[in-house]
Amino acid sequence: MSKPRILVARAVFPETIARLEQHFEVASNQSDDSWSKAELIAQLQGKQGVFTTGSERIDAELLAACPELKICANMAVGYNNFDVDAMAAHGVVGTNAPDVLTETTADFGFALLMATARRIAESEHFLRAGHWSKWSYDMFAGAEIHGSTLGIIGMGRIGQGIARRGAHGFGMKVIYHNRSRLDAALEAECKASYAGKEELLKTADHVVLVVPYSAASHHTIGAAELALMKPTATLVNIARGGIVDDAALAVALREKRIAAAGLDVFEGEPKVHPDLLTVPNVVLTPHIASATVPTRRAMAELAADNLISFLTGRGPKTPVTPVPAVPSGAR
Ligand code: 8YV
Repeated sequence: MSKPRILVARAVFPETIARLEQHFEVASNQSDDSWSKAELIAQLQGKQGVFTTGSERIDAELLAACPELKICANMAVGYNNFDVDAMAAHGVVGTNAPDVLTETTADFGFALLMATARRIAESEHFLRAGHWSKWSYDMFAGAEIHGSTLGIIGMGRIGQGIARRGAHGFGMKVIYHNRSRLDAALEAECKASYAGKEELLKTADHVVLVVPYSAASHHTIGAAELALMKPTATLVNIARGGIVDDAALAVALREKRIAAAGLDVFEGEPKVHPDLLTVPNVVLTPHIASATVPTRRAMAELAADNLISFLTGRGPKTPVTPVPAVPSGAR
């Protein structure tokens, strides 16, 4: 029996390709070329599965042009690159890569918060530029972390990880806002209490965004929300581009309406709003919150597990779409 055919749409670990080759005829993009949508569609012809990252948009147009496609396995926990309704309508399964990146991403969220509040990047640029001539009492004086109030918007697994770090490690008072409240035991474990969005924005010293992107969460933070925040507050976005109105944020930073921001994700990335590149009080990183070698390996392995399990008839491991009753790979 011939092996199913799959496409790995971006460069990944050679070990992941080797593992997939044990089960499939694999076409891969190890040179990591940036494909247009038409090129991706052309590459997908005759393929039953695709290994994607958060960058490849799977929508109705692509699905209609790739009738043999049965599964899209994302090497990411977020899956806003999937049009889930269109996939369900075409009977195509989508999977994500949850859990394996939770603690690593929470570590990074905390690192970005610390770098932002304590002005680490800004002061490093100053030093490298040769501007450091003497110590002074207020040089790069930032905001306190320990004992301050941490506000988390989006209290899923990663948000909870950040809450634990803040409450248990730094004695922070943690408040959170989420679509639904955590149960009492989880709130107690995270030492976190629920707050309305407005209350959170008004009282938090540091606001961290970990909410998934959807039409409903677009511009969760815009000019009106920034205006509610304390002028001494920091804002950290490790969620998705589009959760923050980046143009409004650049204005708020320039006018010191909030003290500083740390951003790992951007509207229209890898492009970055030009005004964010010129304000000093922002720390910018290129979407690396999950980027440790062990975690990226685990994410790749889970995406591969999903392809292998589904296309060998055992069903997807971590589906985010409805799963057809009879897995197509088993037919
Ligand atoms: C990924 C992420 O690195 O998992 C996610 O949702 O944002 C990152 O961990 C990125 O999406 C590339 O797949």
